[in-house]
Amino acid sequence: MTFDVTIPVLNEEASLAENVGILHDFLKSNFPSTNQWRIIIADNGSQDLTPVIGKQLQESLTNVSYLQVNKRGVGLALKASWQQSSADIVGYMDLDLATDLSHFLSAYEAIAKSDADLVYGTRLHPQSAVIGRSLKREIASRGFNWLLKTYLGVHFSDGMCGFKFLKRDIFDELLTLGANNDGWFFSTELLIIAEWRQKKLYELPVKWTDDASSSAVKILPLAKRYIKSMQAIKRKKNQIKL
Ligand SMILES: Nc1nc2c(ncn2[C@@H]2O[C@H](COP(=O)(O)OP(=O)(O)O)[C@@H](O)[C@H]2O)c(=O)[nH]1
Ligand SMILES: [Mg+2]
Repeated sequence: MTFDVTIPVLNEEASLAENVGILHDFLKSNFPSTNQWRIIIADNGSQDLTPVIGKQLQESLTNVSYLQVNKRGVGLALKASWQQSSADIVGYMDLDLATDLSHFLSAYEAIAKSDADLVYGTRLHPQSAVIGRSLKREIASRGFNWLLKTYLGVHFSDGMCGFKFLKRDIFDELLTLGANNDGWFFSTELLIIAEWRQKKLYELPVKWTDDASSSAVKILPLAKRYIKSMQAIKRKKNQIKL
Protein backbone atom coordinates (compact mmCIF):
# COMPACT_ATOMS: atom_id res chain seq x y z
CA MET A 1 0.00 0.00 0.00
CA THR A 2 1.18 3.52 -0.71
CA PHE A 3 1.38 6.15 2.02
CA ASP A 4 1.98 9.85 2.56
CA VAL A 5 3.53 11.07 5.80
CA THR A 6 2.70 14.70 6.47
CA ILE A 7 4.81 16.84 8.76
CA PRO A 8 2.96 20.00 9.76
CA VAL A 9 5.45 22.78 10.39
CA LEU A 10 5.45 26.32 11.66
CA ASN A 11 8.70 28.23 11.93
CA GLU A 12 10.93 25.19 12.11
CA GLU A 13 14.07 26.43 10.35
CA ALA A 14 16.29 25.08 13.14
CA SER A 15 15.33 21.42 12.84
CA LEU A 16 13.53 21.01 9.51
CA ALA A 17 16.39 19.76 7.35
CA GLU A 18 17.85 17.45 9.97
CA ASN A 19 14.61 15.78 11.06
CA VAL A 20 13.14 15.41 7.59
CA GLY A 21 16.48 13.85 6.66
CA ILE A 22 16.21 11.35 9.52
CA LEU A 23 12.66 10.41 8.53
CA HIS A 24 13.64 10.14 4.87
CA ASP A 25 16.55 7.79 5.68
CA PHE A 26 14.30 5.70 7.86
CA LEU A 27 11.61 5.32 5.21
CA LYS A 28 14.11 4.69 2.45
CA SER A 29 15.72 1.83 4.32
CA ASN A 30 12.42 0.26 5.35
CA PHE A 31 10.49 0.88 2.13
CA PRO A 32 13.05 0.71 -0.69
CA SER A 33 10.44 1.08 -3.39
CA THR A 34 10.46 4.85 -3.58
CA ASN A 35 7.20 5.21 -5.44
CA GLN A 36 5.43 3.70 -2.45
CA TRP A 37 5.63 6.78 -0.25
CA ARG A 38 6.08 10.53 0.11
CA ILE A 39 6.90 12.95 2.88
CA ILE A 40 4.86 16.14 2.71
CA ILE A 41 6.06 19.17 4.60
CA ALA A 42 2.87 21.17 5.23
CA ASP A 43 3.64 24.73 6.18
CA ASN A 44 1.22 27.50 6.91
CA GLY A 45 2.41 30.81 8.12
CA SER A 46 6.10 30.27 8.75
CA GLN A 47 7.95 33.56 8.86
CA ASP A 48 11.46 32.21 9.19
CA LEU A 49 13.52 30.26 6.66
CA THR A 50 11.17 27.25 6.74
CA PRO A 51 9.82 27.93 3.19
CA VAL A 52 13.32 28.24 1.76
CA ILE A 53 14.53 25.07 3.46
CA GLY A 54 11.31 23.24 2.62
CA LYS A 55 11.73 23.99 -1.07
CA GLN A 56 15.38 22.97 -0.94
CA LEU A 57 14.41 19.62 0.58
CA GLN A 58 11.81 19.14 -2.14
CA GLU A 59 14.55 19.69 -4.72
CA SER A 60 17.24 17.59 -3.12
CA LEU A 61 15.33 14.58 -1.78
CA THR A 62 13.22 12.26 -3.88
CA ASN A 63 9.75 11.77 -2.40
CA VAL A 64 9.71 15.00 -0.43
CA SER A 65 7.12 17.67 -1.27
CA TYR A 66 6.79 21.10 0.24
CA LEU A 67 3.21 22.35 0.52
CA GLN A 68 2.36 25.91 1.42
CA VAL A 69 -1.09 26.74 2.74
CA ASN A 70 -1.89 30.40 3.13
CA LYS A 71 -3.86 30.39 6.37
CA ARG A 72 -2.62 29.26 9.78
CA GLY A 73 -3.65 26.12 11.60
CA VAL A 74 -2.48 22.55 11.92
CA GLY A 75 -5.87 21.14 10.94
CA LEU A 76 -5.87 23.22 7.81
CA ALA A 77 -2.36 22.08 6.90
CA LEU A 78 -3.26 18.41 7.38
CA LYS A 79 -6.51 18.63 5.46
CA ALA A 80 -4.85 20.43 2.55
CA SER A 81 -2.12 17.84 2.43
CA TRP A 82 -4.39 14.79 2.63
CA GLN A 83 -6.90 16.16 0.17
CA GLN A 84 -4.26 16.41 -2.52
CA SER A 85 -2.94 12.95 -1.70
CA SER A 86 -3.60 9.90 -3.83
CA ALA A 87 -1.97 7.45 -1.41
CA ASP A 88 -3.82 4.57 0.24
CA ILE A 89 -2.75 5.69 3.70
CA VAL A 90 -2.34 9.24 4.97
CA GLY A 91 -1.16 10.45 8.34
CA TYR A 92 1.11 12.74 10.22
CA MET A 93 3.83 12.99 12.79
CA ASP A 94 5.41 15.93 14.55
CA LEU A 95 8.66 17.25 13.19
CA ASP A 96 10.44 16.86 16.53
CA LEU A 97 10.05 13.07 16.05
CA ALA A 98 8.73 12.86 19.60
CA THR A 99 7.18 9.51 18.69
CA ASP A 100 9.91 6.95 18.18
CA LEU A 101 10.19 6.26 14.47
CA SER A 102 10.15 2.50 14.91
CA HIS A 103 6.41 2.78 15.65
CA PHE A 104 5.78 3.76 12.08
CA LEU A 105 6.31 0.15 11.05
CA SER A 106 3.62 -1.09 13.45
CA ALA A 107 1.26 1.63 12.27
CA TYR A 108 1.82 0.66 8.66
CA GLU A 109 1.30 -3.04 9.38
CA ALA A 110 -1.88 -2.45 11.36
CA ILE A 111 -3.45 -0.80 8.32
CA ALA A 112 -1.77 -2.57 5.41
CA LYS A 113 -1.63 -6.10 6.80
CA SER A 114 -4.37 -6.08 9.38
CA ASP A 115 -7.80 -4.51 9.33
CA ALA A 116 -7.28 -1.22 11.16
CA ASP A 117 -8.91 1.87 9.66
CA LEU A 118 -7.01 4.31 11.80
CA VAL A 119 -3.94 3.98 14.04
CA TYR A 120 -3.24 6.46 16.80
CA GLY A 121 -0.23 6.83 19.05
CA THR A 122 -0.96 6.88 22.77
CA ARG A 123 1.12 8.14 25.65
CA LEU A 124 -1.48 7.08 28.20
CA HIS A 125 -1.18 3.32 28.14
CA PRO A 126 0.72 1.12 30.60
CA GLN A 127 3.03 0.10 27.74
CA SER A 128 3.79 3.65 26.64
CA ALA A 129 7.07 5.27 27.64
CA VAL A 130 7.01 9.03 28.07
CA ILE A 131 10.29 10.83 28.53
CA GLY A 132 10.94 14.45 29.44
CA ARG A 133 7.35 15.56 29.75
CA SER A 134 6.67 18.51 32.04
CA LEU A 135 4.18 18.11 34.88
CA LYS A 136 2.06 20.85 33.34
CA ARG A 137 1.77 19.01 30.01
CA GLU A 138 1.12 15.70 31.75
CA ILE A 139 -1.75 17.18 33.75
CA ALA A 140 -3.17 18.99 30.73
CA SER A 141 -3.06 15.81 28.67
CA ARG A 142 -4.73 13.67 31.32
CA GLY A 143 -7.36 16.32 32.05
CA PHE A 144 -8.19 16.78 28.42
CA ASN A 145 -8.49 13.08 27.74
CA TRP A 146 -10.64 12.64 30.85
CA LEU A 147 -12.95 15.37 29.54
CA LEU A 148 -13.21 13.68 26.16
CA LYS A 149 -14.28 10.44 27.83
CA THR A 150 -16.79 11.91 30.26
CA TYR A 151 -18.23 14.65 28.09
CA LEU A 152 -18.22 12.97 24.70
CA GLY A 153 -18.33 9.36 25.81
CA VAL A 154 -15.41 8.20 23.71
CA HIS A 155 -13.02 5.42 24.69
CA PHE A 156 -9.71 6.05 22.95
CA SER A 157 -6.83 6.67 25.35
CA ASP A 158 -5.05 9.68 23.82
CA GLY A 159 -6.69 12.18 21.52
CA MET A 160 -3.75 14.50 21.10
CA CYS A 161 -0.70 12.47 20.23
CA GLY A 162 1.07 13.84 17.17
CA PHE A 163 1.15 10.47 15.43
CA LYS A 164 -1.85 9.23 13.47
CA PHE A 165 -2.36 7.24 10.26
CA LEU A 166 -5.54 6.27 8.49
CA LYS A 167 -6.91 4.94 5.26
CA ARG A 168 -7.44 7.82 2.89
CA ASP A 169 -10.99 6.78 2.03
CA ILE A 170 -11.83 6.90 5.75
CA PHE A 171 -10.39 10.40 5.89
CA ASP A 172 -12.76 11.52 3.14
CA GLU A 173 -15.67 10.09 5.07
CA LEU A 174 -14.65 11.65 8.40
CA LEU A 175 -14.12 14.99 6.73
CA THR A 176 -17.60 14.93 5.24
CA LEU A 177 -19.05 14.00 8.62
CA GLY A 178 -17.47 17.01 10.28
CA ALA A 179 -13.82 16.33 11.12
CA ASN A 180 -12.90 19.68 9.68
CA ASN A 181 -11.46 21.83 12.46
CA ASP A 182 -8.73 24.13 11.22
CA GLY A 183 -6.69 23.93 14.41
CA TRP A 184 -5.18 21.30 16.67
CA PHE A 185 -8.56 19.83 17.52
CA PHE A 186 -8.75 18.31 14.04
CA SER A 187 -6.42 15.53 15.15
CA THR A 188 -8.76 14.64 18.01
CA GLU A 189 -11.89 15.05 15.91
CA LEU A 190 -10.68 12.32 13.58
CA LEU A 191 -10.70 9.86 16.46
CA ILE A 192 -14.02 11.03 17.90
CA ILE A 193 -15.90 10.71 14.63
CA ALA A 194 -14.14 7.48 13.70
CA GLU A 195 -15.20 5.94 16.99
CA TRP A 196 -18.77 7.19 16.67
CA ARG A 197 -18.90 5.70 13.19
CA GLN A 198 -17.58 2.39 14.51
CA LYS A 199 -14.38 2.44 12.49
CA LYS A 200 -11.60 0.11 13.59
CA LEU A 201 -9.28 2.19 15.76
CA TYR A 202 -5.92 0.69 16.58
CA GLU A 203 -4.25 1.92 19.75
CA LEU A 204 -0.48 2.05 19.55
CA PRO A 205 1.42 2.65 22.81
CA VAL A 206 4.44 4.74 21.90
CA LYS A 207 7.79 5.78 23.19
CA TRP A 208 7.45 9.54 23.30
CA THR A 209 10.28 11.97 24.00
CA ASP A 210 9.21 15.50 24.73
CA ASP A 211 11.36 18.48 24.12
CA ALA A 212 9.61 21.14 26.17
CA SER A 213 11.91 23.87 24.89
CA SER A 214 10.75 23.44 21.31
CA SER A 215 7.02 23.42 21.95
CA ALA A 216 4.89 26.00 20.19
CA VAL A 217 1.82 25.14 22.24
CA LYS A 218 0.27 27.58 24.72
CA ILE A 219 -1.91 25.48 26.96
CA LEU A 220 -4.53 27.89 28.33
CA PRO A 221 -5.79 29.49 25.11
CA LEU A 222 -5.63 26.07 23.47
CA ALA A 223 -7.69 24.49 26.26
CA LYS A 224 -10.37 27.14 25.81
CA ARG A 225 -10.56 26.52 22.09
CA TYR A 226 -10.71 22.78 22.68
CA ILE A 227 -13.63 23.06 25.03
CA LYS A 228 -15.54 25.15 22.51
CA SER A 229 -14.78 22.61 19.80
CA MET A 230 -15.92 19.78 22.07
CA GLN A 231 -19.20 21.56 22.62
CA ALA A 232 -19.63 22.05 18.90
CA ILE A 233 -18.99 18.40 18.11
CA LYS A 234 -21.27 17.24 20.91
CA ARG A 235 -24.10 19.22 19.31
CA LYS A 236 -23.54 17.23 16.12
CA LYS A 237 -23.19 13.89 17.90
CA ASN A 238 -26.60 12.45 17.12
CA GLN A 239 -26.28 13.24 13.43
CA ILE A 240 -22.78 11.77 13.26
CA LYS A 241 -23.71 8.58 15.09
CA LEU A 242 -26.52 7.72 12.69
N1 LIG B 1 1.38 23.61 9.60
C1 LIG B 1 1.43 23.98 10.87
N2 LIG B 1 2.17 23.27 11.73
C2 LIG B 1 2.22 23.65 13.02
C3 LIG B 1 1.50 24.77 13.50
N3 LIG B 1 1.74 24.87 14.84
C4 LIG B 1 2.59 23.86 15.16
N4 LIG B 1 2.89 23.12 14.08
C5 LIG B 1 3.74 21.91 13.99
O1 LIG B 1 3.12 20.87 14.75
C6 LIG B 1 4.10 19.98 15.27
C7 LIG B 1 3.97 19.82 16.78
O2 LIG B 1 4.31 21.02 17.41
P1 LIG B 1 5.01 21.07 18.83
O3 LIG B 1 5.34 22.48 19.10
O4 LIG B 1 6.13 20.05 18.86
O5 LIG B 1 3.82 20.58 19.76
P2 LIG B 1 3.93 19.78 21.14
O6 LIG B 1 4.89 18.67 20.97
O7 LIG B 1 2.52 19.32 21.39
O8 LIG B 1 4.37 20.77 22.17
C8 LIG B 1 5.43 20.55 14.86
O9 LIG B 1 5.88 19.83 13.75
C9 LIG B 1 5.11 22.02 14.57
O10 LIG B 1 5.99 22.59 13.66
C10 LIG B 1 0.68 25.50 12.55
O11 LIG B 1 0.01 26.48 12.86
N5 LIG B 1 0.70 25.05 11.26
MG1 LIG C 1 6.57 18.48 20.19
